[in-house]
Amino acid sequence: MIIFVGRSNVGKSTLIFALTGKWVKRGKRPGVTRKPVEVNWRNRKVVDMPGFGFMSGVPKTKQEKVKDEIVKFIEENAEDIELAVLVIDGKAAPEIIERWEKRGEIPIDVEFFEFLRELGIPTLVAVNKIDKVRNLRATITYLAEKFGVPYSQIDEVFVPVSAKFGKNINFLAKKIWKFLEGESAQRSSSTT
Ligand SMILES: Nc1nc2c(ncn2[C@@H]2O[C@H](COP(=O)(O)OP(=O)(O)OP(=O)(O)O)[C@@H](O)[C@H]2O)c(=O)[nH]1
Ligand SMILES: [Mg+2]
Repeated sequence: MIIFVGRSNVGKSTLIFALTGKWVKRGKRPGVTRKPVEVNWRNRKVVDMPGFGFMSGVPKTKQEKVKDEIVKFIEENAEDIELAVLVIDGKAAPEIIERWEKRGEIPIDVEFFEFLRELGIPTLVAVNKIDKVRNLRATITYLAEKFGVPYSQIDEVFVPVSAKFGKNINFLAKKIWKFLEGESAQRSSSTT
């Protein structure tokens, strides 16, 4: 199982559609995907998760509930989750992270990245909407620092894409499959 997680409106569903060609509901406002949605991609399950954080027309208590449900889903399925793709909006994320830190709070994306790591779930960070990003390299370096990813591992962890304009989608797909194949090879060799 591969899960796609991230804040609302970052383009998780659009990215899944671009990668798999499978129809999933997408939309202009945050809060489109409300429950985990499964599609098949080759021989794997791909799960489109609801977004956490702000949702259009949804009260704050309900937003918190959705976040709790996401956490619960991940904890309950941790054994089956081979890979998580944390999707972030390359344009908005640095501004949001800055704002949360100024308030003395841990940014939600950083918190989720750490949460996945604590559960031992390998995670790729898809930096989406790069069509709107001016200085991509600087953005990714900034994010790596905030996520605690060492400089030498940046290219392993962060994958810039534009789901809407189909940029770097094949590159991300290859990266995902290379990882999954490496994992299953490792698993079979460790049992023999
Ligand atoms: N400019 C730009 N817009 C994008 C890109 N990817 C997605 N979008 C837009 O972002 C909006 C949200 O897309 P969704 O795929 O529904 O986002 P989501 O993360 O699934 O949102 P929730 O289900 O609400 O959590 C849509 O208007 C998309 O067209 C991108 O690469 N560039
Ligand atoms: Mg969605």
